[in-house]
Amino acid sequence: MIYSQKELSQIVIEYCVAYQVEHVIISPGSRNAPLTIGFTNHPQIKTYSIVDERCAAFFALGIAQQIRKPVALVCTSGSALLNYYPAIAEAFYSDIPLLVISADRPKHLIDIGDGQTIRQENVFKNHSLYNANLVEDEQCMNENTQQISKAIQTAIQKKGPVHINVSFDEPLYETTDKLLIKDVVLENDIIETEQILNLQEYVSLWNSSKKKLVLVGTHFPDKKLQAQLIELIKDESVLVFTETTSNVHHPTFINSIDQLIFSLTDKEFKKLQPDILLTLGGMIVSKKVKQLLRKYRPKHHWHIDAKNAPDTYHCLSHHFKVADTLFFDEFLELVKPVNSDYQKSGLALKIQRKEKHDQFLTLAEFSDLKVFDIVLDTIPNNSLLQLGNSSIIRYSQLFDMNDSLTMFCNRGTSGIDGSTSTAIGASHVTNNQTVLITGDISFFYDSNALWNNYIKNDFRIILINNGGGGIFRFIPGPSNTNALDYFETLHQLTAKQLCKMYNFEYCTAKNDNELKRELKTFYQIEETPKLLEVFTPIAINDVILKRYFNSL
Ligand SMILES: Cc1ncc(C[n+]2csc(CCOP(=O)(O)OP(=O)(O)O)c2C)c(N)n1
Repeated sequence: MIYSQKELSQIVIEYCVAYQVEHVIISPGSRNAPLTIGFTNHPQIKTYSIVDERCAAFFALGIAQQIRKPVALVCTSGSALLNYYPAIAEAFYSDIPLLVISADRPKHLIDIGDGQTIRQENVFKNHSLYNANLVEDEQCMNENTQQISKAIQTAIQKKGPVHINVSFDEPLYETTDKLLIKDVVLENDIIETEQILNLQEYVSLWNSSKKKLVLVGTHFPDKKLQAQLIELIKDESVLVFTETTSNVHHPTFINSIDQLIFSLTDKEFKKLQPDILLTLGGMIVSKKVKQLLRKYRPKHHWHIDAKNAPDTYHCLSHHFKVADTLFFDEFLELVKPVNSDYQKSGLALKIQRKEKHDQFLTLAEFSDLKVFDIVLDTIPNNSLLQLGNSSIIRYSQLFDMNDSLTMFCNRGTSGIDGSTSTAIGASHVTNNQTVLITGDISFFYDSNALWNNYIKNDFRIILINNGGGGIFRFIPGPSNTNALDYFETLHQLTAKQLCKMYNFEYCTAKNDNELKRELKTFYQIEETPKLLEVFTPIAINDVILKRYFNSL
């Protein structure tokens, strides 16, 4: 076995192994050589080499999103680690465990004119759950060890990004066949005790209230939670609102929130205004529901989450600090059905909207909206669907999704900067086919994602190319300025040459028939991954979407 001769590097690696970190994404550099040598030679670690640190970090995020365990990133000193920041922020707000390990120079070499040197300690402190700063000094090895252990435990238990900055002096490339460190001692010193639930007060409010809205944000697929929500909704005073990324399904859930509420007058929404709002899961995509619930606040807003309770609606009244399924285990035992027409009126609206939706789409011209109508029906069962930000995730929310799919989108910070890299990472660790639907600006932004040796042949990209940031034509504001170009950023780029360069099979469609034809064979597994570029008319996409909402 080959080890780096640096004891500090050995400690970092042995602790990662002991805490069962399996995947380590390495970006090239010299200062990180002790870590690169150590990790790549370790039989229990799967290493990956990705040059662009921004892409490497989103790739790691995609893996961690799926396996729900920390994935490690290793890079050199200088600006290299700053390129991790977008993915770190996304991980921070999406509760995804990332272990960021950066190599650094020793303190006396910082800010004295050495190359590739910046102030690295605590550089992610606003968006990381723990920052370890390790120094290569015999006297500090105990403290180093404690910090490493704490960092990894924090990532695992609190599900988020942590940063370990490791300073190494030269020489960096020396190896040994000896493990220099003593036994690794696993500790478990930061387990937070879950809150003991005292539900009585809340249950009596619940049991005496006629309008209760459960709103589920981004959530990893969870069959138990789904079953619990189905149980809860047997009470006709309860409505359940879900989003595409909630990954829970039932015909009595309102799964297209915007479709239901977009055209409601304030007076009509007031009827839907709940007495109790019970929220769970992560970020909510629907801007409209946030606006309306902030305006027509529920009397009580309770949030269930083992970690945080963001006051999204400016009226948070209680945080149940437990995992949602544990909460419902107890809650469902205590609640009683209440006579009410709340659920009935919500579901009646849902049916009306669905009819109008179908009528509109039968006649709709070829456009972004129509592409979704055609594409979503063709995605193979059980696929992992990754959605780009901007209008992509919003369009998807207007459709009934095949409930065998699992769906993800980087909603932590809603960035357009890493959707492709994330999808490639997620695809790498799932047995099912992964399909990414993305807009053109997002796709070209993250085109370095394709500079990656780990893309599976079953990976598929559906690129909806409307020639710019289509969202800026739809949202109120940009079109009323004389600077629309700076929002929309029109372009003539296509993915053709990128596909050639990165060995993707490339096909295109610019109308209904071409799209349907291409989709017939698109998902078949062949020798290379594939990209389907769908060209849609920028001039009418927004018009059609506005007409759609009016028609509802
Ligand atoms: C990193 C980052 N920079 C800027 C933005 C602001 N932004 C939001 S949507 C968007 C345009 C997206 O265009 P595209 O991917 O083509 O999707 P479309 O709106 O056409 O569906 C931009 C620049 C962002 N979300 N993230």
